[in-house]
Amino acid sequence: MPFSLFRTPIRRHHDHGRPHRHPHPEHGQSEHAAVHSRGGREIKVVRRVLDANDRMAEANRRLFAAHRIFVLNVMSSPGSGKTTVLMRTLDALRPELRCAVIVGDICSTLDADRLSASGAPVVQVNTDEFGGDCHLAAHVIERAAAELPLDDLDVLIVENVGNLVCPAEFDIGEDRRVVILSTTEGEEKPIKYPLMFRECQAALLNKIDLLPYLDYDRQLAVDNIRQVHPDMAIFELSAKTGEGFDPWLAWLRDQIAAKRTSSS
Ligand SMILES: Nc1nc2c(ncn2[C@@H]2O[C@H](COP(=O)(O)OP(=O)(O)OP(=O)(O)O)[C@@H](O)[C@H]2O)c(=O)[nH]1
Ligand SMILES: [Mg+2]
Repeated sequence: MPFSLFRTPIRRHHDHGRPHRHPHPEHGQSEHAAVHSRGGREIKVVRRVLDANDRMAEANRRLFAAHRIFVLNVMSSPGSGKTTVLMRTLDALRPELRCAVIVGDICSTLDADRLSASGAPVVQVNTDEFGGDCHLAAHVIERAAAELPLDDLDVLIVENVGNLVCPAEFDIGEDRRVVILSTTEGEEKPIKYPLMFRECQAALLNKIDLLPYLDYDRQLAVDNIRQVHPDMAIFELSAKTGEGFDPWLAWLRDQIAAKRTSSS
């Protein structure tokens, strides 16, 4: 299945002052201190750029609602298993639901190659020529969505750039956000990167097939997620074997049905 590729005309947000939706764990404090110490004008500038992404995200949300498309934003560290989880998820959802994928990477079309094997239309976004943005912003999704047959879709899945920090800060107009945490990353990541776990409605604990070989405490991982997001939906699964996929797929189908019922 062929896929589309385009490169985003955007720079790193650290270079051009694109703001964070929420104070950044690493530099939120200093950004705030600098803003306050220099008075009100800088606060206005930061708010204006922040508003621009949020306005674009709202425009995306209206566009997708008009087409009755459910949008899922999938985020994680590099290598947690986003593409592998999505390949199995697409196989389960199609052909009952018409799906498409936008996949973000700094460079290469490797993930688009894998995902397009599902038969779903795929748009690969590369951010390398413009500084290697570490996330997908709302205006990038708008451009990528223009490549897709929106009238013929029920579900749009966005595989965000592999990064446990920045993607959580950018609303792209999605309906639901999911974070994947794999067993090889350790149980403490929700505590160290809480914004991602606060901003998502579900967490997939992937690679449980590796548990016999790891010093990994499943209950501690769940407890750490609950500490930062008590109501989070949590699914333990393996994208390699398919174990644990049924509850995840049932949750996802419920979210899709709820959205499509409310916008009909
Ligand atoms: N054992 C095991 N390996 C897995 C599982 N899921 C994914 N992998 C492997 O983990 C590696 C990374 O998986 P990907 O799906 O490419 O991860 P990703 O999150 O899409 O990576 P980026 O797009 O680079 O951020 C690959 O070698 C997969 O085969 C799993 O459930 N169990
Ligand atoms: Mg991937």
